[in-house]
Amino acid sequence: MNANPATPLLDTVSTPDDLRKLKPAQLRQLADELRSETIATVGQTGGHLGSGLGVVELTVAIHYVFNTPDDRLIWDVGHQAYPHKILTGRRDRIRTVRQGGGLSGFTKRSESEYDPFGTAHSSTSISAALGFAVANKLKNQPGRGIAVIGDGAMSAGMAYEAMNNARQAGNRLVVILNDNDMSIAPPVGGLSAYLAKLVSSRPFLSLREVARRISRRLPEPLHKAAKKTDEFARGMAMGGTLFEELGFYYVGPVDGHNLDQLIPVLENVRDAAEGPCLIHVVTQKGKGYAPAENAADKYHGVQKFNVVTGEQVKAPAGPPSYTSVFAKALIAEAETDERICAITAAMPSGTGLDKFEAKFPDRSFDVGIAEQHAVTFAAGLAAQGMRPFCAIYSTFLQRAFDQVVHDVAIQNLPVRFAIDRAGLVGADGATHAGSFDVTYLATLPNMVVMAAADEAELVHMTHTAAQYDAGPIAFRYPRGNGVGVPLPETPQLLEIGKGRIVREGTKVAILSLGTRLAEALKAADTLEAKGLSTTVADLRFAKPLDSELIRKLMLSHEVVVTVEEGAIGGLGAHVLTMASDEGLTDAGLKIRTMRLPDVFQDQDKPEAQYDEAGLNAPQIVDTVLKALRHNSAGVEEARA
Ligand SMILES: Cc1ncc(C[n+]2csc(CCOP(=O)(O)OP(=O)(O)O)c2C)c(N)n1
Repeated sequence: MNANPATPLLDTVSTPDDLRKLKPAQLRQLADELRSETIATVGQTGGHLGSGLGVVELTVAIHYVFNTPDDRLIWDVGHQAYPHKILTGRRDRIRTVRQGGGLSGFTKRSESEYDPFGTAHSSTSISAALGFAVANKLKNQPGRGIAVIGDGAMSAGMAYEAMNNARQAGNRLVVILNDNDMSIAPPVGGLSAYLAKLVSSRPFLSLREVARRISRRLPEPLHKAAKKTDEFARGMAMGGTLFEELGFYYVGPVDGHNLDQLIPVLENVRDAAEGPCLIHVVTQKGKGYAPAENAADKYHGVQKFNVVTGEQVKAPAGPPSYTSVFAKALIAEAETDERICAITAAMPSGTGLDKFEAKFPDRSFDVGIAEQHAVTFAAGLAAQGMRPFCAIYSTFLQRAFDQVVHDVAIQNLPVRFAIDRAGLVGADGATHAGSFDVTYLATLPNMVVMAAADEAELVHMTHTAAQYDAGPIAFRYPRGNGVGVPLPETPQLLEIGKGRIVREGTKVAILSLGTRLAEALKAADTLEAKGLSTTVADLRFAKPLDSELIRKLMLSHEVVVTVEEGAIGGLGAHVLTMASDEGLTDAGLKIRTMRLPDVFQDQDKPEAQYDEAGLNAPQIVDTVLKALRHNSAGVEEARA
């Protein structure tokens, strides 16, 4: 027992080893303190809250019962891992979560031995846990793979691909299905209905029931004894879940907030399971914090907030977000065109499609966390004459790359990709950065790739995509607010593959793609003040390139700099390829490409991330000046 009741138990627990010294009767108090600490932390930092609050007891119970870190615990998505971080040696840094230089908002291998696997994109945990389990088996060393996966994450195909192979791990694989009947939005589809049916058709497992059900896996004599009881027979009759068909031993449902149930269930599975086990734990998102419990999104992701009232700090009023501009523009298109439909993969509010859904429920599809399906579903819709908009964050579209290539691009189907969160995204860090879409899309034959320089351009691009039936077309735009330009009353139909000159000069040409345009214009001001007449072009299209415009600028300027919010292989690579193919560099033209660096950048404020990436105005100026100081042999004159 805690020697001094005034000392919070949490102060005595800095790692799971400390936790395991506590008596079961102390765990309730510890969980309560852990919950308060989580709320106080997110109140100060903002971030993911509801999911973490739902797994406080589960976090305590798993670390209490299992031998972490040797038992490899993997939190699917990892957004619910703040309580886990607090209990695994990171309490002193937890208030730096999601800040520059601070802890990640997800699990991360470099952060702690208790994070054996980095997560953030959903539904990877069972595959990874299986890998750990099988590796330990092959190496003949102890250690399980434990995956904690939400019912939302369970909607993704990858989870089933992993379960389909679970037998390979024997009893070293434990899957804990954390069923809170919520994704970010309410969960969708048949699986969600199935889980609800499972929960409502069975009472929570009692202690005796758990022991009996597990006893089925016990050695023969015990098993026989247990089999005699009527209740056991009833337990058998209730079997046959989807998970059992896939080869799991299903245990559940279990009340995920009741430590008196949770601990013995986990102990039984730890000690007695003979094959892969799936424990179906029922929890409540936002549990124990009224403002979260009562919120429609259960406080999935929040701004900093007042812990007493739950009131979140409001972002200062500013221009509308790109997301909301897109949603409004798409609704306007759909009002006059019944072929337009919209698809989201579990991100209705994040993509703005909740607004579309409110207007056009029949033409709006939330497919769950299923980006691959979303893309091929859109391909089918397009092939049948609809005009589908697939609104997916840049980072999550990565998961559907083969579908984009094989189902959409090769068949030249007019699927519209609305790519939100393009470029660096701030607090979510490297796993969520939209760095690669131009690279992976503009390399594909048939694909048209646009990037909006501001919110008015986004309206034009939404309209252009709606009208374009010749093949697939993508347009990208960043997280956050627009730059404050007026929105057009009537959108323009952009000519495919044509950019625009925003500012005319004679010596330096900056070719911008996307929202670095504002920085390019600032840089042009500075260069102009130094007597360097500067052209700024907004290329609009990474594919097809406006080769006519680019050629003209290359032939009439001394330095050409490309600027983009994407990784190597994007606009700069395409421009350089064109220039060298056409021999435009032969006469000594100086070309520089500015793009994201070849590293995975950690979380920070977006401006700071772009500064680190070298893509702000002063760095554009530096690049130009440096290029001008080079003679044609590439030797820096200043150094000579
Ligand atoms: C591949 C992918 N698509 C979308 C997301 C965005 N996302 C983060 S959490 C989440 C909901 C997860 O729901 P669930 O697994 O039930 O966990 P809960 O938050 O309810 O605890 C979604 C859609 C993601 N992380 N990864």
